[in-house]
Amino acid sequence: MEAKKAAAELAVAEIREGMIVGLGTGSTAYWAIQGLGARVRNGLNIQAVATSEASENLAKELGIPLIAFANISEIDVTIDGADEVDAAWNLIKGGGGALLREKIVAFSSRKLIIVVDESKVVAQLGAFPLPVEVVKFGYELTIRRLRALGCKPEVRVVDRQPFLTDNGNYIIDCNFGSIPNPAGLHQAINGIPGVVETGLFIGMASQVIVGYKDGSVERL
Ligand code: ABF
Repeated sequence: MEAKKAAAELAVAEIREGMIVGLGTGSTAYWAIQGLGARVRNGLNIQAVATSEASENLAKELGIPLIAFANISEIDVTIDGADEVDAAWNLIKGGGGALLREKIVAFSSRKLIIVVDESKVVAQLGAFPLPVEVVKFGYELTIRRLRALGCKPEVRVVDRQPFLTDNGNYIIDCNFGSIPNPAGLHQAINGIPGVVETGLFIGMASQVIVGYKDGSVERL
């Protein structure tokens, strides 16, 4: 917990008066939202958009003002977590099931700050099964196409039911073991009809902050 909190707090320190801030999802982003809530209570004036219903609810509880997407054209800074980060700052995201909203928000963010603990930093992506969001229609066929790309795909199940994203889709966790060419794989998966989005975030991170067990932090 200390590692995630420390990384999140360093990211929150970068938020300035008047910014539009993207709120990530997951246990590290949770600490960032808590930190922003504290700064808002101390008078910081920001507006936020959230990448999940869970983060939106947390922001509301903490009194962080939310703004509708219709009223913005760009987000100044988004702070979000990740499941894996490689040396080129390519990411696997989506372990929390919010990858599509996270990618929509990240894509329109001037700056994407990724906050992780040391366990997420890897030499090569792929030990963490890659989450892929797919529509329900024909998902059995979509899974076959994913398997043909060399992975072991599994429909994510929670409480013995297929997990449904905030968008009403399924998540297929694709175990590749290793992903030597993340950009190529992202393109190949997104070329399969039925796939909504992959959890590969290629070249999107502007900054990576890593927290360590002893509470220290490092910017990669
Ligand atoms: C989100 O939360 C996801 O993209 C990622 O799957 C997950 C990271 O989880 P945590 O911060 O809880 O380890 O950011």
